[in-house]
Amino acid sequence: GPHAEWWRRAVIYQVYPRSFADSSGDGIGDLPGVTDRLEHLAALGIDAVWLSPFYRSPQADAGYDVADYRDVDPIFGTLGDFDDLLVRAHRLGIRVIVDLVPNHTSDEHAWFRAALAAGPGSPERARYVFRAGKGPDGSEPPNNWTSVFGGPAWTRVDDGEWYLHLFDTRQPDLDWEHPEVRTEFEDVLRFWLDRGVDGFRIDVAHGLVKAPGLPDWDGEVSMIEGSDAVPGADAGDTDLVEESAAGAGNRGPMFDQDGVHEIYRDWHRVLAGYEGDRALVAEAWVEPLERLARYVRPDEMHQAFNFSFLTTRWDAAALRRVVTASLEANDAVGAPTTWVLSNHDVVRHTSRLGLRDAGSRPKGIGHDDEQPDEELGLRRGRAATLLMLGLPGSAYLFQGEELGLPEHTALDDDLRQDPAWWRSGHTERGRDGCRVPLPWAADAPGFGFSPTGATWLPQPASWARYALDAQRGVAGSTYELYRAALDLRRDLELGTGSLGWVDGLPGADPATTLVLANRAVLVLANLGAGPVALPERAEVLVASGPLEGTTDAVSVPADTTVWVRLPG
Ligand code: TEU
Repeated sequence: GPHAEWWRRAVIYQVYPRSFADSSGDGIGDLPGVTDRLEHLAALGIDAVWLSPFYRSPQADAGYDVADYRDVDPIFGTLGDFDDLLVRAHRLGIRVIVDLVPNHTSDEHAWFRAALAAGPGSPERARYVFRAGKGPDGSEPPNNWTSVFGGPAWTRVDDGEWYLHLFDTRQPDLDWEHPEVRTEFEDVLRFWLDRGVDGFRIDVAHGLVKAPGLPDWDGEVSMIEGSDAVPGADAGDTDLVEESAAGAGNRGPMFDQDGVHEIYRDWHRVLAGYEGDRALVAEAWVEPLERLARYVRPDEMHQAFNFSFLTTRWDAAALRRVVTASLEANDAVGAPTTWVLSNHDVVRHTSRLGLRDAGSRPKGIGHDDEQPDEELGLRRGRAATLLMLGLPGSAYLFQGEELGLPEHTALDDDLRQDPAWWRSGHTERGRDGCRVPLPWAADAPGFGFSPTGATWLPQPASWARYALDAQRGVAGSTYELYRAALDLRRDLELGTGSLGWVDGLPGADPATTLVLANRAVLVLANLGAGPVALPERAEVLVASGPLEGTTDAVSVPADTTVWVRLPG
Protein backbone atom coordinates (compact mmCIF):
# COMPACT_ATOMS: atom_id res chain seq x y z
CA GLY A 1 0.00 0.00 0.00
CA PRO A 2 0.96 3.67 -0.08
CA HIS A 3 2.17 3.55 3.51
CA ALA A 4 4.40 0.53 3.13
CA GLU A 5 7.82 1.07 4.64
CA TRP A 6 6.68 4.47 5.91
CA TRP A 7 10.01 4.96 7.66
CA ARG A 8 11.87 5.35 4.36
CA ARG A 9 10.62 8.91 3.99
CA ALA A 10 9.32 9.74 7.48
CA VAL A 11 9.89 12.96 9.35
CA ILE A 12 10.25 11.80 12.95
CA TYR A 13 9.96 14.26 15.82
CA GLN A 14 11.86 13.51 19.02
CA VAL A 15 9.85 14.17 22.14
CA TYR A 16 11.99 14.45 25.26
CA PRO A 17 9.13 13.89 27.72
CA ARG A 18 10.78 15.63 30.68
CA SER A 19 10.90 18.91 28.75
CA PHE A 20 7.99 18.80 26.30
CA ALA A 21 4.92 19.75 28.35
CA ASP A 22 3.92 19.25 31.98
CA SER A 23 0.34 18.41 32.90
CA SER A 24 0.79 17.65 36.62
CA GLY A 25 2.33 20.95 37.72
CA ASP A 26 5.56 19.56 39.18
CA GLY A 27 7.67 21.27 36.51
CA ILE A 28 8.67 17.99 34.85
CA GLY A 29 7.02 17.11 31.55
CA ASP A 30 4.89 13.97 31.41
CA LEU A 31 2.99 11.67 29.07
CA PRO A 32 -0.41 13.38 29.49
CA GLY A 33 1.42 16.61 28.64
CA VAL A 34 2.49 15.02 25.35
CA THR A 35 -1.02 13.73 24.66
CA ASP A 36 -2.46 17.21 25.27
CA ARG A 37 -0.17 18.69 22.63
CA LEU A 38 -0.42 16.03 19.93
CA GLU A 39 -2.51 18.40 17.85
CA HIS A 40 0.46 20.74 17.70
CA LEU A 41 2.51 17.90 16.23
CA ALA A 42 -0.22 16.94 13.78
CA ALA A 43 -0.46 20.57 12.64
CA LEU A 44 3.30 20.70 12.22
CA GLY A 45 3.05 17.84 9.74
CA ILE A 46 5.34 15.18 11.15
CA ASP A 47 4.86 11.47 10.48
CA ALA A 48 5.99 9.97 13.77
CA VAL A 49 7.23 10.78 17.24
CA TRP A 50 10.12 9.13 19.00
CA LEU A 51 9.69 9.29 22.76
CA SER A 52 12.86 9.38 24.84
CA PRO A 53 12.67 7.02 27.87
CA PHE A 54 9.70 7.34 30.22
CA TYR A 55 10.23 3.99 32.00
CA ARG A 56 10.63 3.50 35.72
CA SER A 57 14.03 4.95 36.55
CA PRO A 58 15.92 6.75 39.31
CA GLN A 59 16.77 9.34 36.61
CA ALA A 60 20.53 9.19 37.10
CA ASP A 61 20.82 9.79 33.34
CA ALA A 62 17.41 11.34 32.68
CA GLY A 63 15.75 7.96 32.20
CA TYR A 64 18.50 6.30 30.10
CA ASP A 65 18.98 4.27 33.28
CA VAL A 66 16.00 1.93 33.27
CA ALA A 67 14.88 0.12 36.44
CA ASP A 68 11.81 -1.53 34.88
CA TYR A 69 11.44 -1.83 31.10
CA ARG A 70 7.74 -2.65 31.36
CA ASP A 71 6.46 0.27 33.41
CA VAL A 72 6.14 4.05 33.26
CA ASP A 73 7.92 6.15 35.86
CA PRO A 74 5.44 7.92 38.16
CA ILE A 75 6.95 11.31 37.23
CA PHE A 76 5.81 10.67 33.64
CA GLY A 77 2.45 9.01 34.40
CA THR A 78 1.14 5.47 34.11
CA LEU A 79 0.92 2.68 31.54
CA GLY A 80 -2.67 3.82 31.02
CA ASP A 81 -1.36 7.29 30.12
CA PHE A 82 0.95 5.68 27.60
CA ASP A 83 -1.91 3.73 26.04
CA ASP A 84 -3.96 6.94 25.78
CA LEU A 85 -1.08 8.72 24.11
CA LEU A 86 -0.71 5.92 21.59
CA VAL A 87 -4.42 5.80 20.74
CA ARG A 88 -4.63 9.58 20.32
CA ALA A 89 -1.46 9.71 18.23
CA HIS A 90 -2.64 6.93 15.93
CA ARG A 91 -5.99 8.65 15.53
CA LEU A 92 -4.12 11.75 14.34
CA GLY A 93 -2.05 9.67 11.92
CA ILE A 94 1.12 9.96 14.00
CA ARG A 95 3.21 6.83 14.58
CA VAL A 96 4.99 6.29 17.87
CA ILE A 97 8.52 4.98 18.36
CA VAL A 98 9.80 4.26 21.85
CA ASP A 99 13.36 4.24 23.13
CA LEU A 100 14.94 0.94 24.14
CA VAL A 101 18.08 0.99 26.31
CA PRO A 102 19.69 -2.46 26.04
CA ASN A 103 23.37 -1.73 26.68
CA HIS A 104 22.90 -1.16 30.40
CA THR A 105 20.22 -1.11 33.07
CA SER A 106 19.83 1.13 36.09
CA ASP A 107 21.62 0.06 39.26
CA GLU A 108 18.09 -0.11 40.69
CA HIS A 109 16.97 -2.76 38.19
CA ALA A 110 15.92 -5.98 39.96
CA TRP A 111 18.67 -7.89 38.14
CA PHE A 112 21.42 -5.62 39.35
CA ARG A 113 20.16 -5.59 42.92
CA ALA A 114 20.10 -9.38 42.82
CA ALA A 115 23.61 -9.40 41.37
CA LEU A 116 24.93 -7.28 44.22
CA ALA A 117 23.20 -9.41 46.84
CA ALA A 118 24.27 -12.75 45.35
CA GLY A 119 28.00 -12.13 45.28
CA PRO A 120 30.98 -13.22 43.15
CA GLY A 121 30.58 -16.24 40.92
CA SER A 122 26.77 -16.24 41.17
CA PRO A 123 24.46 -16.71 38.18
CA GLU A 124 22.94 -13.30 39.05
CA ARG A 125 26.30 -11.61 38.42
CA ALA A 126 26.67 -13.36 35.07
CA ARG A 127 24.04 -11.11 33.47
CA TYR A 128 26.37 -8.12 33.96
CA VAL A 129 30.10 -7.71 33.41
CA PHE A 130 31.63 -8.39 36.83
CA ARG A 131 35.37 -9.11 36.98
CA ALA A 132 38.13 -9.42 39.54
CA GLY A 133 40.45 -6.43 39.68
CA LYS A 134 44.12 -6.34 38.78
CA GLY A 135 47.07 -5.92 41.12
CA PRO A 136 47.97 -8.01 44.18
CA ASP A 137 44.80 -7.11 46.10
CA GLY A 138 42.58 -6.61 43.06
CA SER A 139 42.44 -2.89 43.69
CA GLU A 140 43.10 -1.92 40.08
CA PRO A 141 40.25 -1.97 37.54
CA PRO A 142 40.15 -5.05 35.26
CA ASN A 143 41.17 -2.96 32.25
CA ASN A 144 41.91 0.64 31.32
CA TRP A 145 38.57 1.56 29.71
CA THR A 146 37.09 4.93 30.55
CA SER A 147 33.42 5.86 30.71
CA VAL A 148 31.87 8.01 27.98
CA PHE A 149 30.96 10.46 30.74
CA GLY A 150 34.52 10.53 32.09
CA GLY A 151 36.45 8.57 34.75
CA PRO A 152 37.04 4.81 34.81
CA ALA A 153 34.47 2.50 33.21
CA TRP A 154 34.65 0.22 36.26
CA THR A 155 33.29 0.52 39.79
CA ARG A 156 34.28 -1.74 42.68
CA VAL A 157 31.63 -3.24 44.94
CA ASP A 158 31.98 -4.14 48.64
CA ASP A 159 33.11 -7.72 48.08
CA GLY A 160 35.97 -6.51 45.89
CA GLU A 161 34.64 -7.32 42.38
CA TRP A 162 34.35 -4.66 39.71
CA TYR A 163 31.50 -4.08 37.26
CA LEU A 164 31.67 -2.43 33.85
CA HIS A 165 29.73 0.72 32.97
CA LEU A 166 30.44 2.48 29.69
CA PHE A 167 28.33 5.38 30.99
CA ASP A 168 27.47 6.38 34.56
CA THR A 169 28.31 4.19 37.58
CA ARG A 170 24.57 3.87 37.96
CA GLN A 171 24.30 2.31 34.45
CA PRO A 172 25.89 -1.18 34.71
CA ASP A 173 26.49 -2.83 31.30
CA LEU A 174 24.66 -6.07 30.58
CA ASP A 175 26.50 -9.14 29.30
CA TRP A 176 24.96 -9.81 25.90
CA GLU A 177 26.66 -13.23 25.69
CA HIS A 178 24.18 -14.33 28.34
CA PRO A 179 21.11 -16.07 26.83
CA GLU A 180 18.75 -14.70 29.50
CA VAL A 181 19.67 -11.16 28.52
CA ARG A 182 18.73 -11.94 24.93
CA THR A 183 15.38 -13.53 25.75
CA GLU A 184 14.50 -10.80 28.21
CA PHE A 185 14.91 -8.04 25.65
CA GLU A 186 12.96 -9.94 23.01
CA ASP A 187 10.18 -10.15 25.58
CA VAL A 188 10.44 -6.43 26.26
CA LEU A 189 10.15 -5.76 22.52
CA ARG A 190 7.00 -7.90 22.40
CA PHE A 191 5.57 -6.15 25.45
CA TRP A 192 5.60 -2.79 23.63
CA LEU A 193 4.79 -4.23 20.20
CA ASP A 194 1.70 -5.85 21.71
CA ARG A 195 0.68 -2.46 23.09
CA GLY A 196 0.91 -1.10 19.55
CA VAL A 197 4.14 0.87 19.20
CA ASP A 198 5.40 1.40 15.67
CA GLY A 199 9.05 0.86 16.44
CA PHE A 200 12.08 1.34 18.65
CA ARG A 201 15.03 3.67 18.80
CA ILE A 202 17.89 1.48 20.03
CA ASP A 203 20.15 3.32 22.46
CA VAL A 204 23.92 2.80 22.04
CA ALA A 205 23.19 0.12 19.44
CA HIS A 206 26.90 -0.32 18.72
CA GLY A 207 27.80 -1.00 22.35
CA LEU A 208 26.11 -4.23 23.44
CA VAL A 209 28.79 -6.73 22.46
CA LYS A 210 32.34 -6.27 23.72
CA ALA A 211 35.55 -7.81 22.36
CA PRO A 212 36.38 -11.15 24.01
CA GLY A 213 38.77 -10.81 26.93
CA LEU A 214 37.97 -7.08 27.28
CA PRO A 215 41.46 -6.00 26.12
CA ASP A 216 42.99 -2.71 27.22
CA TRP A 217 42.58 0.13 24.79
CA ASP A 218 44.21 3.51 24.51
CA GLY A 219 41.81 5.38 22.23
CA GLU A 220 39.09 7.82 23.23
CA VAL A 221 35.67 6.49 24.16
CA SER A 222 33.91 9.80 23.72
CA MET A 223 31.20 9.59 21.07
CA ILE A 224 31.01 13.05 19.74
CA GLU A 225 34.32 14.73 19.22
CA GLY A 226 35.53 11.44 17.81
CA SER A 227 33.21 11.55 14.84
CA ASP A 228 34.90 11.95 11.49
CA ALA A 229 32.11 13.32 9.36
CA VAL A 230 33.64 12.54 6.03
CA PRO A 231 34.88 9.07 5.24
CA GLY A 232 38.15 8.92 3.43
CA ALA A 233 39.01 12.58 3.84
CA ASP A 234 42.57 13.26 4.96
CA ALA A 235 43.35 14.75 8.33
CA GLY A 236 44.72 17.96 6.82
CA ASP A 237 41.33 18.82 5.32
CA THR A 238 40.32 22.15 6.83
CA ASP A 239 36.60 21.50 6.30
CA LEU A 240 36.68 18.81 8.91
CA VAL A 241 36.51 18.75 12.64
CA GLU A 242 40.00 19.09 14.05
CA GLU A 243 39.57 16.13 16.31
CA SER A 244 38.75 13.79 13.44
CA ALA A 245 41.88 11.77 14.11
CA ALA A 246 40.18 10.52 17.27
CA GLY A 247 37.51 8.95 15.07
CA ALA A 248 38.99 5.53 15.59
CA GLY A 249 37.59 5.95 19.10
CA ASN A 250 34.38 4.31 18.10
CA ARG A 251 36.12 1.16 16.95
CA GLY A 252 37.67 0.21 20.25
CA PRO A 253 36.91 -3.15 21.89
CA MET A 254 33.74 -1.76 23.47
CA PHE A 255 31.98 -0.65 20.29
CA ASP A 256 30.83 -1.89 16.90
CA GLN A 257 31.83 -5.52 17.38
CA ASP A 258 30.68 -7.86 14.60
CA GLY A 259 28.70 -10.01 17.04
CA VAL A 260 26.20 -7.21 17.67
CA HIS A 261 24.56 -7.75 14.29
CA GLU A 262 23.29 -11.18 15.27
CA ILE A 263 21.14 -9.50 17.94
CA TYR A 264 19.55 -7.15 15.42
CA ARG A 265 18.84 -10.00 13.03
CA ASP A 266 16.93 -11.68 15.86
CA TRP A 267 15.04 -8.47 16.59
CA HIS A 268 14.24 -7.98 12.91
CA ARG A 269 12.51 -11.36 12.98
CA VAL A 270 10.57 -10.40 16.12
CA LEU A 271 9.25 -7.23 14.45
CA ALA A 272 8.52 -9.04 11.19
CA GLY A 273 6.07 -11.20 13.11
CA TYR A 274 3.86 -8.15 13.65
CA GLU A 275 1.65 -6.33 11.17
CA GLY A 276 2.05 -2.70 10.29
CA ASP A 277 5.63 -2.08 9.27
CA ARG A 278 7.25 -1.75 12.69
CA ALA A 279 10.75 -0.30 12.55
CA LEU A 280 14.07 -0.32 14.39
CA VAL A 281 16.40 2.68 14.33
CA ALA A 282 19.98 2.37 15.49
CA GLU A 283 21.65 5.00 17.60
CA ALA A 284 25.17 3.97 16.68
CA TRP A 285 28.07 6.41 16.73
CA VAL A 286 29.92 4.41 14.14
CA GLU A 287 32.10 5.40 11.28
CA PRO A 288 32.84 5.45 8.47
CA LEU A 289 29.34 5.54 6.95
CA GLU A 290 29.92 2.17 5.27
CA ARG A 291 30.41 0.66 8.70
CA LEU A 292 27.23 2.33 9.97
CA ALA A 293 25.31 0.98 6.97
CA ARG A 294 25.95 -2.56 8.22
CA TYR A 295 23.31 -1.86 10.89
CA VAL A 296 20.67 -1.34 8.19
CA ARG A 297 21.31 -4.35 6.01
CA PRO A 298 18.03 -5.88 4.77
CA ASP A 299 17.69 -8.32 7.67
CA GLU A 300 18.76 -5.94 10.46
CA MET A 301 17.50 -2.51 11.49
CA HIS A 302 15.41 -0.29 9.24
CA GLN A 303 17.21 2.97 9.89
CA ALA A 304 20.31 4.27 11.64
CA PHE A 305 20.83 7.85 12.72
CA ASN A 306 23.23 9.55 10.39
CA PHE A 307 25.08 11.97 12.66
CA SER A 308 27.27 13.43 9.90
CA PHE A 309 25.69 16.89 10.05
CA LEU A 310 26.57 17.22 13.74
CA THR A 311 30.25 17.52 12.95
CA THR A 312 30.23 19.20 9.55
CA ARG A 313 31.04 22.85 9.21
CA TRP A 314 28.75 25.33 7.49
CA ASP A 315 30.65 24.86 4.26
CA ALA A 316 29.19 23.99 0.86
CA ALA A 317 31.89 21.53 -0.18
CA ALA A 318 31.91 19.72 3.17
CA LEU A 319 28.12 19.43 3.20
CA ARG A 320 28.01 18.20 -0.37
CA ARG A 321 30.52 15.50 0.47
CA VAL A 322 28.64 14.21 3.51
CA VAL A 323 25.31 14.23 1.68
CA THR A 324 26.76 12.27 -1.22
CA ALA A 325 28.62 9.85 1.04
CA SER A 326 25.51 9.28 3.18
CA LEU A 327 23.31 8.50 0.19
CA GLU A 328 25.89 6.21 -1.38
CA ALA A 329 26.54 4.23 1.80
CA ASN A 330 22.84 3.61 2.35
CA ASP A 331 22.02 2.94 -1.31
CA ALA A 332 24.60 0.18 -1.22
CA VAL A 333 22.49 -1.73 1.32
CA GLY A 334 19.08 -0.59 0.09
CA ALA A 335 18.28 1.39 3.24
CA PRO A 336 17.00 4.96 3.48
CA THR A 337 19.35 7.68 4.62
CA THR A 338 18.43 9.64 7.72
CA TRP A 339 19.32 13.23 8.54
CA VAL A 340 19.80 14.72 12.00
CA LEU A 341 20.62 18.30 12.94
CA SER A 342 19.79 18.23 16.65
CA ASN A 343 18.93 15.85 19.48
CA HIS A 344 18.98 15.72 23.28
CA ASP A 345 22.73 14.94 23.40
CA VAL A 346 24.15 17.84 21.39
CA VAL A 347 24.17 21.62 21.23
CA ARG A 348 21.10 22.84 19.34
CA HIS A 349 22.00 23.43 15.71
CA THR A 350 20.96 27.09 15.74
CA SER A 351 23.64 27.66 18.37
CA ARG A 352 26.29 25.44 16.77
CA LEU A 353 25.90 27.43 13.56
CA GLY A 354 26.20 30.71 15.43
CA LEU A 355 29.73 29.90 16.62
CA ARG A 356 32.81 31.22 14.86
CA ASP A 357 33.74 27.80 13.50
CA ALA A 358 30.12 27.38 12.45
CA GLY A 359 28.69 24.06 13.21
CA SER A 360 31.26 21.46 14.00
CA ARG A 361 31.22 21.51 17.79
CA PRO A 362 28.29 19.59 19.18
CA LYS A 363 29.50 19.52 22.79
CA GLY A 364 27.99 21.72 25.46
CA ILE A 365 28.45 25.48 25.60
CA GLY A 366 28.77 27.17 29.00
CA HIS A 367 28.58 30.80 30.03
CA ASP A 368 32.38 31.11 30.07
CA ASP A 369 32.77 29.71 26.57
CA GLU A 370 32.62 31.55 23.27
CA GLN A 371 28.99 32.61 22.87
CA PRO A 372 27.07 31.91 19.68
CA ASP A 373 25.73 34.80 17.61
CA GLU A 374 22.01 34.14 18.10
CA GLU A 375 20.72 35.92 14.98
CA LEU A 376 23.34 34.43 12.68
CA GLY A 377 22.80 31.00 14.19
CA LEU A 378 19.04 31.22 13.73
CA ARG A 379 19.43 32.35 10.14
CA ARG A 380 21.83 29.52 9.33
CA GLY A 381 19.84 27.04 11.38
CA ARG A 382 16.75 27.76 9.31
CA ALA A 383 18.78 27.47 6.10
CA ALA A 384 20.25 24.15 7.29
CA THR A 385 16.78 22.81 8.09
CA LEU A 386 15.38 23.73 4.69
CA LEU A 387 18.37 22.04 3.07
CA MET A 388 17.86 18.91 5.18
CA LEU A 389 14.13 18.70 4.48
CA GLY A 390 14.81 18.98 0.75
CA LEU A 391 16.91 15.81 0.78
CA PRO A 392 15.53 12.35 0.08
CA GLY A 393 15.34 9.95 3.01
CA SER A 394 14.04 10.26 6.54
CA ALA A 395 14.63 13.29 8.77
CA TYR A 396 14.70 13.60 12.55
CA LEU A 397 13.62 16.76 14.34
CA PHE A 398 14.32 17.49 18.00
CA GLN A 399 11.53 19.16 19.95
CA GLY A 400 11.86 22.93 19.96
CA GLU A 401 13.80 23.18 16.72
CA GLU A 402 10.51 24.03 15.00
CA LEU A 403 10.57 27.11 17.24
CA GLY A 404 14.18 27.95 16.36
CA LEU A 405 15.20 27.49 19.99
CA PRO A 406 18.84 28.18 20.80
CA GLU A 407 20.93 26.33 23.37
CA HIS A 408 20.62 27.71 26.90
CA THR A 409 24.27 28.66 27.45
CA ALA A 410 23.92 30.54 30.75
CA LEU A 411 22.63 27.84 33.08
CA ASP A 412 23.94 28.09 36.63
CA ASP A 413 26.41 25.28 37.17
CA ASP A 414 24.65 24.12 40.32
CA LEU A 415 21.45 23.53 38.32
CA ARG A 416 23.10 21.25 35.79
CA GLN A 417 21.84 17.67 36.05
CA ASP A 418 23.64 15.85 33.26
CA PRO A 419 26.03 13.22 34.68
CA ALA A 420 28.39 14.12 31.81
CA TRP A 421 28.88 17.51 33.52
CA TRP A 422 30.11 16.32 36.88
CA ARG A 423 31.63 12.95 35.92
CA SER A 424 33.94 14.70 33.48
CA GLY A 425 35.22 16.84 36.34
CA HIS A 426 33.36 19.78 34.76
CA THR A 427 35.46 19.66 31.61
CA GLU A 428 32.28 18.91 29.64
CA ARG A 429 29.42 21.39 29.88
CA GLY A 430 26.94 18.60 29.52
CA ARG A 431 23.65 18.38 27.72
CA ASP A 432 21.28 20.36 29.93
CA GLY A 433 21.39 23.38 27.62
CA CYS A 434 19.42 21.63 24.88
CA ARG A 435 16.99 20.03 27.34
CA VAL A 436 15.32 23.16 28.72
CA PRO A 437 11.49 22.99 28.96
CA LEU A 438 9.73 24.24 25.82
CA PRO A 439 8.11 27.69 25.65
CA TRP A 440 4.47 27.39 24.59
CA ALA A 441 3.03 30.77 25.57
CA ALA A 442 4.96 34.07 25.55
CA ASP A 443 3.07 35.69 28.41
CA ALA A 444 2.48 32.78 30.79
CA PRO A 445 4.73 31.95 33.77
CA GLY A 446 7.30 29.37 32.66
CA PHE A 447 6.12 30.14 29.13
CA GLY A 448 3.14 27.85 29.64
CA PHE A 449 5.22 24.68 30.06
CA SER A 450 3.34 23.73 33.22
CA PRO A 451 0.00 24.80 34.75
CA THR A 452 1.90 26.07 37.82
CA GLY A 453 4.64 27.87 35.89
CA ALA A 454 7.24 25.46 37.31
CA THR A 455 10.09 24.24 35.07
CA TRP A 456 12.77 21.71 36.10
CA LEU A 457 15.40 23.90 34.42
CA PRO A 458 15.03 27.67 34.11
CA GLN A 459 14.23 29.15 30.69
CA PRO A 460 16.00 32.33 29.56
CA ALA A 461 13.69 35.36 29.81
CA SER A 462 14.55 36.12 26.18
CA TRP A 463 12.63 33.02 25.08
CA ALA A 464 9.27 34.84 24.83
CA ARG A 465 10.01 35.45 21.15
CA TYR A 466 10.37 31.71 20.56
CA ALA A 467 7.09 30.69 22.23
CA LEU A 468 4.72 28.78 19.99
CA ASP A 469 1.91 31.30 20.42
CA ALA A 470 4.24 34.10 19.35
CA GLN A 471 4.96 32.26 16.08
CA ARG A 472 1.81 30.44 15.08
CA GLY A 473 0.17 32.18 12.13
CA VAL A 474 3.03 34.69 11.92
CA ALA A 475 4.41 34.88 8.40
CA GLY A 476 8.15 34.34 8.34
CA SER A 477 8.32 32.70 11.77
CA THR A 478 10.45 29.60 12.23
CA TYR A 479 7.38 27.57 13.17
CA GLU A 480 5.60 28.58 9.94
CA LEU A 481 8.74 27.78 7.96
CA TYR A 482 8.82 24.24 9.35
CA ARG A 483 5.10 23.82 8.69
CA ALA A 484 5.35 25.03 5.11
CA ALA A 485 8.40 22.90 4.39
CA LEU A 486 6.89 19.76 5.90
CA ASP A 487 3.69 20.32 3.94
CA LEU A 488 5.53 20.70 0.66
CA ARG A 489 7.87 17.83 1.43
CA ARG A 490 4.90 15.55 1.83
CA ASP A 491 2.92 16.86 -1.19
CA LEU A 492 5.91 16.74 -3.50
CA GLU A 493 7.11 13.40 -2.10
CA LEU A 494 10.63 14.65 -1.56
CA GLY A 495 11.34 11.93 1.01
CA THR A 496 11.18 9.22 -1.64
CA GLY A 497 12.82 11.28 -4.36
CA SER A 498 16.41 11.08 -5.46
CA LEU A 499 19.15 13.64 -5.42
CA GLY A 500 21.00 15.13 -8.36
CA TRP A 501 23.60 17.82 -7.91
CA VAL A 502 23.04 20.70 -10.31
CA ASP A 503 26.28 22.18 -11.55
CA GLY A 504 26.72 25.30 -13.59
CA LEU A 505 23.70 27.30 -12.49
CA PRO A 506 24.66 30.82 -13.64
CA GLY A 507 25.72 32.96 -10.69
CA ALA A 508 25.94 30.06 -8.26
CA ASP A 509 29.55 29.49 -7.22
CA PRO A 510 29.85 25.79 -6.33
CA ALA A 511 32.41 26.66 -3.64
CA THR A 512 29.74 28.49 -1.65
CA THR A 513 26.36 27.42 -3.06
CA LEU A 514 24.71 24.01 -2.96
CA VAL A 515 22.24 23.35 -5.75
CA LEU A 516 20.39 20.07 -5.99
CA ALA A 517 17.35 18.67 -7.72
CA ASN A 518 14.88 16.40 -5.97
CA ARG A 519 11.78 15.53 -8.05
CA ALA A 520 10.24 18.83 -9.23
CA VAL A 521 12.15 20.90 -6.73
CA LEU A 522 15.44 22.70 -7.00
CA VAL A 523 17.02 23.29 -3.59
CA LEU A 524 19.51 26.14 -3.47
CA ALA A 525 21.46 26.83 -0.28
CA ASN A 526 23.62 29.95 -0.34
CA LEU A 527 26.45 29.57 2.19
CA GLY A 528 28.48 32.36 0.68
CA ALA A 529 28.82 35.98 1.73
CA GLY A 530 26.88 37.64 -1.10
CA PRO A 531 23.51 37.10 -2.81
CA VAL A 532 22.90 34.49 -5.53
CA ALA A 533 20.49 35.34 -8.36
CA LEU A 534 17.72 32.84 -9.07
CA PRO A 535 17.07 31.76 -12.65
CA GLU A 536 14.44 33.88 -14.39
CA ARG A 537 10.82 32.88 -13.79
CA ALA A 538 11.80 30.42 -11.07
CA GLU A 539 8.81 29.89 -8.82
CA VAL A 540 9.81 30.19 -5.17
CA LEU A 541 8.02 27.55 -3.09
CA VAL A 542 9.52 28.35 0.29
CA ALA A 543 12.54 30.28 1.58
CA SER A 544 14.35 30.05 4.91
CA GLY A 545 14.53 33.86 5.13
CA PRO A 546 13.60 37.03 3.26
CA LEU A 547 14.67 37.16 -0.39
CA GLU A 548 16.00 40.22 -2.21
CA GLY A 549 15.39 41.94 -5.53
CA THR A 550 12.25 42.36 -7.58
CA THR A 551 9.66 39.81 -8.66
CA ASP A 552 11.47 39.49 -12.00
CA ALA A 553 14.96 39.24 -10.56
CA VAL A 554 14.92 37.47 -7.23
CA SER A 555 18.14 36.79 -5.37
CA VAL A 556 18.93 34.61 -2.40
CA PRO A 557 20.92 36.38 0.34
CA ALA A 558 23.77 34.82 2.32
CA ASP A 559 22.93 31.95 4.68
CA THR A 560 19.56 31.34 3.05
CA THR A 561 18.03 28.26 1.41
CA VAL A 562 15.17 28.27 -1.11
CA TRP A 563 13.08 25.63 -2.79
CA VAL A 564 12.08 26.65 -6.30
CA ARG A 565 10.24 25.11 -9.20
CA LEU A 566 11.77 25.83 -12.57
CA PRO A 567 9.57 26.90 -15.47
CA GLY A 568 8.53 24.30 -18.03
O1 TEU B 1 23.81 8.38 23.92
C1 TEU B 1 24.92 7.72 23.43
C2 TEU B 1 26.20 8.48 23.54
O2 TEU B 1 27.15 7.84 23.77
C3 TEU B 1 26.38 9.97 23.42
O3 TEU B 1 25.44 10.65 22.73
C4 TEU B 1 26.61 10.55 24.78
O4 TEU B 1 25.40 10.84 25.38
C5 TEU B 1 27.44 11.81 24.78
O5 TEU B 1 28.62 11.56 24.11
C6 TEU B 1 27.77 12.24 26.20
O6 TEU B 1 28.35 13.49 26.21
C7 TEU B 1 22.72 7.65 24.38
C8 TEU B 1 21.64 8.60 24.80
O7 TEU B 1 21.21 9.32 23.68
C9 TEU B 1 22.16 9.47 25.89
O8 TEU B 1 21.24 10.44 26.27
C10 TEU B 1 22.52 8.59 27.06
O9 TEU B 1 23.13 9.35 28.06
C11 TEU B 1 23.45 7.46 26.66
O10 TEU B 1 23.05 6.81 25.48
C12 TEU B 1 23.49 6.40 27.74
O11 TEU B 1 22.28 5.69 27.74
